[in-house]
Amino acid sequence: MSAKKVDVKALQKTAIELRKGILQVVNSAKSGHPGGSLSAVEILISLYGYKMNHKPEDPNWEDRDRLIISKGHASPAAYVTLSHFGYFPKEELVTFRKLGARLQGHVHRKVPGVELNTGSLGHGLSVANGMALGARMRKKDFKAYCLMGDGEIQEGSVWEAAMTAAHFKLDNVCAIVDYNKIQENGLISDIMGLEPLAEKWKSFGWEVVSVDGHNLDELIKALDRFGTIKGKPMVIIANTVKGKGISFMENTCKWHGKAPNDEQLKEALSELE
Ligand SMILES: Cc1ncc(C[n+]2csc(CCOP(=O)(O)OP(=O)(O)O)c2C)c(N)n1
Ligand SMILES: [Mg+2]
Repeated sequence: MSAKKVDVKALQKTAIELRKGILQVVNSAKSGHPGGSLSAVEILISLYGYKMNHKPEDPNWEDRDRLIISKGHASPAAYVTLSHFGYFPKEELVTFRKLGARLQGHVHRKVPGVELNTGSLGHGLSVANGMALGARMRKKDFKAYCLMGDGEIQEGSVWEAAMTAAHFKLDNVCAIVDYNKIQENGLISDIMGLEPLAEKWKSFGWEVVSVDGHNLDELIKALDRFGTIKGKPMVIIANTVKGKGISFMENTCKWHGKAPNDEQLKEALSELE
């Protein structure tokens, strides 16, 4: 049972639309990062479409929940999601990665709804901690969410931030790991394994929930648990598939930072019908 009313079927349809949008923007820019964008779609939808308190018409509303998209290369996913939920017109998406446009290749605060410039991996969780401490000092109820990649959490700075959040008992921080098992050039397990990942976070003092990161019901349930846990931060380990939804992009690093050409786009879109 979810705390708020939610139409999961409608959100699943949204996921298809957002996947199409991701493919289209990287195709039109002839560059960008589809793999880690496609893996994060349901995570972003569960936040913007369900959990977070936010006002797209007033992106700087001071009581809004904050989401740091720390894996800043997933800008195609971020931008199609933000435009879908009303932060800026969808027509602007064609300017992705164009000279002078605000929709640059890594997420940037000039884009309404973006909280932090990211791209250099490993910094988001520290900033989320700062926002959460700020909320506590100002007696505000807003929450700070932070979306990170699994390759990203190989960065030592993430674990310093993990210690910090536990030390300060930041139960208003929720980290989400897009655990697609693949980084830029290969498998996480070959390059710098993370297992046992849940135990690592637990030992750092975090509440840990593992979910299928493409299952909106599971994501929603996990997000609803956040807020009920007092005195410690929470991490959602979202098991995902890099390139999710497109057969030839799934489970490979080949589409980490590569755009489909027109023919590949057509094929990819046909799989989403
Ligand atoms: C500090 C830093 N080092 C290296 C890079 C280059 N880089 C961009 S994306 C990426 C792979 C990240 O892997 P992961 O976090 O698993 O992302 P995802 O699979 O979600 O796309 C790397 C190494 C970077 N952006 N920042
Ligand atoms: Mg990854």
